Amino acid sequence: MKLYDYPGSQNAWKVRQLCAHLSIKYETEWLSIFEGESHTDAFFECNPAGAVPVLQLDDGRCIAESNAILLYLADGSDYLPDDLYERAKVAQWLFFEADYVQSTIATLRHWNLTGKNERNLGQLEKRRTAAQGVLGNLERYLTGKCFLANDRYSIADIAVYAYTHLAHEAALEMTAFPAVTAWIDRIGEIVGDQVPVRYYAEDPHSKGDL
Ligand SMILES: N[C@@H](CCC(=O)N[C@@H](CS)C(=O)NCC(=O)O)C(=O)O
Repeated sequence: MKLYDYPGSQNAWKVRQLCAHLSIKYETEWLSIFEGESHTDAFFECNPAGAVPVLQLDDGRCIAESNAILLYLADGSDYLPDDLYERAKVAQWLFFEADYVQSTIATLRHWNLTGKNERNLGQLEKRRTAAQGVLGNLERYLTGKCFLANDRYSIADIAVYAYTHLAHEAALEMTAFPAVTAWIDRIGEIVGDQVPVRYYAEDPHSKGDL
């Protein structure tokens, strides 16, 4: 299998992390996304959205969207239940992440770490307010709970943790969210340091637009 990846992508980190948990071996092809390498005709065939991560199977077929890749790889493992209801609860959090976390915390972090706050001034406050709302919703849900779905660690926690544990890098204040912070610490213990977070700063092109 091959993973099309970009070092600073926390969406790709989710896949790297699950592969580490499951000892899945794969080849990596790094794409320079800020130089348009994910917007070629060939890559649009792999992912119509022109983004990483994309997992290419040995027979050439591709799966895009980080959370779809997690569902594919986790099938039959401890990270994704077989029971239909429990599986749907995991999917619920994967959709929550793709819808609410990526458009707020992940986007704000990207802008903040790559010096793009100024050029996005028109949207900044609205996104910050929305991000606080997402963290508030997580706080309400996680109060008294250890994990997101079915009382056990799963790909739901991996997906939501990927950007949420870096919310401070989006200049978001976390003191009002103690249950989220406790969950971040709990998931951080499980995740360990096998798959380190990598930063936009290592890419000289990351100040450009996508
Ligand atoms: N919803 C997608 C988001 C993927 C995404 O935004 N990938 C970024 C890197 S984190 C990317 O490749 N952007 C390049 C582009 O959109 O042109 C997922 O979960 O995989």
